[in-house]
Amino acid sequence: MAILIRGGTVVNADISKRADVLIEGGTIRAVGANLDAPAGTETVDAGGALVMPGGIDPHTHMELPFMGTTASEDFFTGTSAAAAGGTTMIIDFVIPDPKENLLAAYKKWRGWAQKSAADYSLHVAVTWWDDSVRQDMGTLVAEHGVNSFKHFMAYKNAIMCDDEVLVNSFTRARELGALCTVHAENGELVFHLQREVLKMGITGPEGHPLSRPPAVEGEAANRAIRLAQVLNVPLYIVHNSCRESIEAIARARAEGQRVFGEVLAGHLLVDDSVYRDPDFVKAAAHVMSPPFRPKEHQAVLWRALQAGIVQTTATDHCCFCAPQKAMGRNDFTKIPNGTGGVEDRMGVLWHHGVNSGRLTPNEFVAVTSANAAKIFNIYPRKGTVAAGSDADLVVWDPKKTRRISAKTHHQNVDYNIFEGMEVVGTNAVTLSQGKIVWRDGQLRTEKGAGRYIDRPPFPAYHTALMQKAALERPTPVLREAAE
Ligand code: URQ
Ligand code: ZN
Ligand code: ZN
Repeated sequence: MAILIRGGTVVNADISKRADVLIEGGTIRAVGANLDAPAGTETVDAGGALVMPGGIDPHTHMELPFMGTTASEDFFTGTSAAAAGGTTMIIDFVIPDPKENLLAAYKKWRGWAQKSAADYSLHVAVTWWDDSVRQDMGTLVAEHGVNSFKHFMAYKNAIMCDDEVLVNSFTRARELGALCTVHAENGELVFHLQREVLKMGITGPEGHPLSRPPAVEGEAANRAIRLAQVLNVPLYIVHNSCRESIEAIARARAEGQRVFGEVLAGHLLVDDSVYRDPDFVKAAAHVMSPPFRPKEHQAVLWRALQAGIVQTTATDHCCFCAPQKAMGRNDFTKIPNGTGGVEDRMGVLWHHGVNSGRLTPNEFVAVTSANAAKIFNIYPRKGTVAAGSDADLVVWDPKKTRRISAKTHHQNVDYNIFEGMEVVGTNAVTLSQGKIVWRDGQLRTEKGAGRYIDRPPFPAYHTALMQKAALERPTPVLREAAE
């Protein structure tokens, strides 16, 4: 059945205009005035509201097996909570154990993700290296719509990549036209500092930020950037939390290097005082990596978002409930790392981004949806309200207030890092694939309705880079390639 969203103002990353939106069969058919709607069309009155692309969260971990337990949010409850907050697509992560076959891990995750209520895609992490990994990366790009490979520079003795793996994987990604993404913390330093902090007798959550100071993130961000520069691959750094990583990205971009950055809603608004809460449950609920930072880093992150030094916002939604966090009751290094936010990202960014004057509504769309769609090569299918695009939209009421609380949120976790925050501006209606999945405070998602979204590689971009490298630094092999 067709849906006509009438009387709203369409807000895309590039422009806002008063227009109606006609949706049929999961696709946007037309955007404009006086649209011919077929008989039986359902009308959604958007008078006075904004009609925006549904949010894309490029960084989530639904039902992730991690640190001896499994994240409490699964793909159905997580994509439902996302829809409740105006996010209509997630990009999650396949994270193979070391020595686990990449294709097997990918198929395992695809099985878990089938229960999703809204569209999703999967980055694949490279956590080890041999020729099978090299082969599987090629198969994943050619046959499974994967165009991004993740590298954890932290988590020693688990999923951490050393420089050898980074060099091999970055080089392979360039051959394939895929994007390299990194979790930038120096895992050797973290491992060392964790032992030092424990030796000082500090075992509580307050030890977590002490073992991962900003310099640990800055070193890894800069190292990843330099590796990418020498290997001529574009780079995407996830969850930048501090001045040190932002400065590394800003320098690289100022030199013309293609480096993208992501910032989490949590790091923009939550500071490290949470770790000094005497209540273990509250402090442990905030243990995630990189940790929440001293307040002064938040201003740097906001300015980086405004200046376009970082392009996307995400949540790193990776939930563990109090009994799971209690695994680290006597040793903070054993507290499962992760916090939630997939339901709240859009609301907190609108309130603290747009209502504060930091971002225009168009910039809000860019950083919550369009930029992620462009960087991960699914624009304009996703990330814009335009004829021919998927009908993933929100009817956004800029005056509607919402108080955020674990008591009322739809996330399957017993804590909310934005607990008690009141935001002005929220989604009155969310549509996924042209169906209303949230309206008047009621979730109407359907398990399994979500689709896996293929993300094509970037061959044109990489070829140009390789030719540039060949011309600038000709070597026998590259010179031939350039001729
Ligand atoms: O590091 C990540 O992104 C995953 C394992 C979620 N946990 C976290 O603390 N960020
Ligand atoms: Zn991470
Ligand atoms: Zn993550």
